[in-house]
Amino acid sequence: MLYTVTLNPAVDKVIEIAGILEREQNNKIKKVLYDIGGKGCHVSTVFSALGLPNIATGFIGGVNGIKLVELMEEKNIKCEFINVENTNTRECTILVDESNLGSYMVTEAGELPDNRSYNKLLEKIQRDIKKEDIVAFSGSPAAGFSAEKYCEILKTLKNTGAKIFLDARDEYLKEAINLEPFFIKPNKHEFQELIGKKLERTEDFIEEIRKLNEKIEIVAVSLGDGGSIAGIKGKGVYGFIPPKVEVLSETGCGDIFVGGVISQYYLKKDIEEIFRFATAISASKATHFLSSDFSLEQTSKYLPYVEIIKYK
Ligand code: TA6
Repeated sequence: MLYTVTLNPAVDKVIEIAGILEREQNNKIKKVLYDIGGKGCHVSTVFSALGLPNIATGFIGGVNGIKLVELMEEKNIKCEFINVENTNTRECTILVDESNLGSYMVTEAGELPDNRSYNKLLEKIQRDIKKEDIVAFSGSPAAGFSAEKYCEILKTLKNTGAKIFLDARDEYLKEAINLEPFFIKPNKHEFQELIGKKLERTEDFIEEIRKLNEKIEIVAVSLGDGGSIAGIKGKGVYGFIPPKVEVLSETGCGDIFVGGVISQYYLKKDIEEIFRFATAISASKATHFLSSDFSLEQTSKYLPYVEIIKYK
């Protein structure tokens, strides 16, 4: 079974702005739509789009939690979230103007789960997740959630024997590395934060990825529209460059990329196929307005145009 664990999911309020967003101007709204938000939840959308059975869990609450589950169930995602009393799942605002230069993301901090809910998630993981399962543990927890509690969840996931695909940042990523997840996907900035070094040249990224591959099977550093550099233990380091597309909103691209990697890994594709697909589906997401929208048909068209570089 494929699982996603999102500690601090969101309902994304996606607002289309007429023209280019400007300070001190009355920027007019063209449309407002609500979508699935939260990194692990987006990963789930890829599994369901491919018809792969999957379960989404994590913490939700209130009317926004109900709305999020509705949005996810519309995409055939099986939701088994822990409902946290007296909280409301956060709302993230995504502003998309007509610049084709990308979106503005404004995120609420989210509310902390109480200890009862926290323990219920640990119990669920211990009870349900098996060693043959694959788990995406994605996104930041609510502000103030301790790195210790975060690592306790990760340790509990590790103890099931399942393969952990991690998408984290800041102190959570730093702590998580010591638990040696199977996969990590920091962006360029998060990767440099993690290793505590400013990196300029591609060669420098490759060298640091190789070092991390001693502990982490797959290290993929996302570079925005520059694609990604991925090191696979024992197989070397590759560059994956997407075709040029007309960007509407890059919000969600990294999450959909992770969903692409996991889904193809689950389908036992080889490394180049895995990352070719992940790069193509992420590029498709960029051409869509909503945070979790992409097209498998468009993805197939993009596949041959993904450039792959095998670094020495
Ligand atoms: O990656 C996109 C996204 O999941 C948006 O949908 C929005 O919900 C935001 O990121 C949440 O990011 P955070 O790092 O706060 O979990």
